[in-house]
Amino acid sequence: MLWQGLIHKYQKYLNIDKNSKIISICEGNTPLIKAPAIEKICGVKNLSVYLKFEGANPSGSFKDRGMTVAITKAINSGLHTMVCASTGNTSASAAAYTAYARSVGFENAKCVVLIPDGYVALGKLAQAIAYGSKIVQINGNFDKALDIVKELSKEAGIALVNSVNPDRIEGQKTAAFEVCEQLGKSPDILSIPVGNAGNITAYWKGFCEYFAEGSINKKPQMIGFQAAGSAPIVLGKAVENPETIATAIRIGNPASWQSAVNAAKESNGYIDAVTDEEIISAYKLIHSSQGVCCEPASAASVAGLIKSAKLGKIPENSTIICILTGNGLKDPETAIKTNEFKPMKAEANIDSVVKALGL
Ligand code: AN7
Repeated sequence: MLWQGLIHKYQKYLNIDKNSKIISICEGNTPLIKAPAIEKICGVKNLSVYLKFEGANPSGSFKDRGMTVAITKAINSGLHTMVCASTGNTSASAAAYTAYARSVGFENAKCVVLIPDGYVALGKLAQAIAYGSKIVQINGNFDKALDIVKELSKEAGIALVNSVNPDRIEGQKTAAFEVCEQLGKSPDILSIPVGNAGNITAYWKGFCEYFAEGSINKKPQMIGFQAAGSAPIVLGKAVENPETIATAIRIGNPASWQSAVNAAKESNGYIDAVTDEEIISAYKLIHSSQGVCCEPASAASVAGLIKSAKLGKIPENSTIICILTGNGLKDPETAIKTNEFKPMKAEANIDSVVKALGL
């Protein structure tokens, strides 16, 4: 059957008015990929590890799940300007869904994004430009940008589409439903990167709802990972100047801090930090051994699982899902920068190519 996006599939869980015009670009239904290379490196007996590849969403990240719901609701309620702060993916997604809205009867829909100047992967910036949003690069980090858009959104007609908007969390919780359907059960452990902490909040909400209605008979342990240089939840205090190579999660004061802590606590899980070295090592393994192209922030879920396994925190026989939140194609600079291998050059003839290859 033709996949028509997640609102179509999960409408009864989403509180969307039946007469709404749905703004969807066919998000959701992303692959769950078995990960033998990750199972092996964990070194724990009989693990089943899967990668949930959210980079396969239309704008290349999990944000699309939240955006289809947030923008459908905002625009059907008469709001015309979608505003967000972003480390890149939220802005790409908001810009994409606003563009689509313009073509289905909301010609006046606009998207305004605030991003930290110099700290957004080029592909994400390119997307926001190409989808036709208004972009302001501020001389400050994501946390500052979020403060400003919160103020901006008090004006009439404006919808704030960051994950402080509960409609975003509603949309993103569908990923938990999908995971359970794809596996045929709940995973034992779900590993996920944590930035502004909306996604871990959303997954936990989804699992709790499926459990409450009897669709699954247990809930997973939630383990979340921040980058060590941007780990306010782990440190227990806001980080004034967050730093990490994983710019998507370069966030020092997450909006959903408390609900992320609750998700970890209620699920008997935890939130920990992984270093940039651990992130890049996992990022390379995911590419070179699984053939999956994710961005550095996404690799925090796998880095965190590997770290947990080495610390003896992962029981034998567990089924584990690592969320790969975004597509690596957004950030080719990091792929090139972090690999020793450089392409060879040769003249356009067979001898020269054979020589370059050292054959
Ligand atoms: C690839 O786009 O915050 O913990 O402004 O892009 O729900 O914030 C992105 C976050 C993980 C963290 N992986 O998710 C933004 C933004 C990727 C991301 C996260 C983000 P949350």
